[in-house]
Amino acid sequence: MSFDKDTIYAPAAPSGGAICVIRISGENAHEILERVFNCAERLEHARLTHGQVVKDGKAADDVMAVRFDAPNSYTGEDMAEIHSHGGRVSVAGVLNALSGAGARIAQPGEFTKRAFLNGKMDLSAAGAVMELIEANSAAGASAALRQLGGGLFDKISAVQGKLTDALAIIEAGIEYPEDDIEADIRRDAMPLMESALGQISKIADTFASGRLLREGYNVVIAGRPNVGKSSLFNLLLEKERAIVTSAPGTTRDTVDDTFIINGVLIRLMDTAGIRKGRDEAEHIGIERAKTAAQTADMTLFVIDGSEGVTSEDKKVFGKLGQNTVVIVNKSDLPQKMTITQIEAVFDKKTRSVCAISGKGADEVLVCIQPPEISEMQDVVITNERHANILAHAEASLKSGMAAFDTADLDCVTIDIKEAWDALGEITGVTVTQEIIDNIFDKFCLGK
Ligand SMILES: Nc1nc2c(ncn2[C@@H]2O[C@H](COP(=O)(O)OP(=O)(O)OP(=O)(O)O)[C@@H](O)[C@H]2O)c(=O)[nH]1
Ligand SMILES: [Mg+2]
Repeated sequence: MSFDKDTIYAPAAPSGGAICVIRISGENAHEILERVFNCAERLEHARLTHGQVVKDGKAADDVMAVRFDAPNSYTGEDMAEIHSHGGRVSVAGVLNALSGAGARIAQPGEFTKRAFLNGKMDLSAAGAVMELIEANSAAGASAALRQLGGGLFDKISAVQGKLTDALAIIEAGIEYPEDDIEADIRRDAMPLMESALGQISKIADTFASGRLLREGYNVVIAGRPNVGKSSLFNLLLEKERAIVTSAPGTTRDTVDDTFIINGVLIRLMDTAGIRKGRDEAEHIGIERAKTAAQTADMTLFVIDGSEGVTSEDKKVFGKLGQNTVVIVNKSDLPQKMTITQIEAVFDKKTRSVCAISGKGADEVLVCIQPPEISEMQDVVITNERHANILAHAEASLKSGMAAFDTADLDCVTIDIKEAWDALGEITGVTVTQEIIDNIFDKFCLGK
């Protein structure tokens, strides 16, 4: 696959930090560095050297620079890095010098794209680079790291290996149609296909935890107006995020924010108190609250302990999903019912809290238990494109297995090949230029 040979450069971090790393990659990376760096003669592979970037005889910045010799670099090409000061003027001066020396600014993702095209990493690893940059929890980052380490590539390649073996068996049989060996072929190829299918399904099933890693565990706070939902929301987030007033119907729209429990991202959502809406905006807000509660991973259903369980509470409870914990708020006020009595009404885990003082907050947090994502779960699919490809491969393989009964062997091989090609779109073996561009376009500049 061909791609342009320009020498590219880009800052690898937004300016504003103490140091900014500017990367350069391409055939002329070393010459271009030599043109702008005044101590070029001291440069060695992978060794930082102190000097100055000079443009038109004037020092643009005092920097550290380093050279990487192909193929021992991130992109596999000759590369260089300039570690300039992070201020806007310093960075602009260095970028300006590089552009004057004949390099062009990189497109988003272009460094990683070159790394993929030069065989430095497979496509699933390249995708993992982006997920690692975007990861907003420790668990998300470690899943991306495992993918970067080639975990997914190895698994998919193993499945492809089985499909190749099955194809070889069938194609050998097709060459000798006069011998009646169809039953033998089936006996030998079918277990390979079954095993491949099992492995594909197993990888595909990890997408559920993958979604958890990317989007977080959705926890919705729901209940009738004025029970203290927004107060609880602010308490759990430890900041005054939602407006709290003594008037029922204060929260009109959903408000969400995130925090982390045990390395997993929790997306907490405050919602409008559920009642008969007084006006159109409140009505819409209430509909949003209901939808959020139904699609949430779990719901914290808040009631006001000083009022006990009201008929409105029961109506709201009827609209919630299965995974609900009852939070009895305002425990500082005289309570109308005991926790045991309330637990008996809803038949759900029930906890008492005072959203104003924070008493009981820890017990509420303990109830928020995202499913465990084991550090050892070696590969987790976090990417919707991968999930779709696996579904496609699964369907093709199933159709191939069915074709053993109803059609000739040619149909079986077509389906196996289709499954193989689909899987190659994950590793990058069979991917088209369009797909590649699409994937790397989503990267940030400098990666
Ligand atoms: N005494 C007491 N008052 C509380 C407690 N939690 C909240 N409140 C008060 O209850 C009132 C309503 O609180 P919010 O947090 O706005 O209630 P909400 O459920 O979000 O109300 P809506 O947004 O209208 O649905 C406010 O006056 C809070 O100060 C509590 O634990 N104890
Ligand atoms: Mg509110």
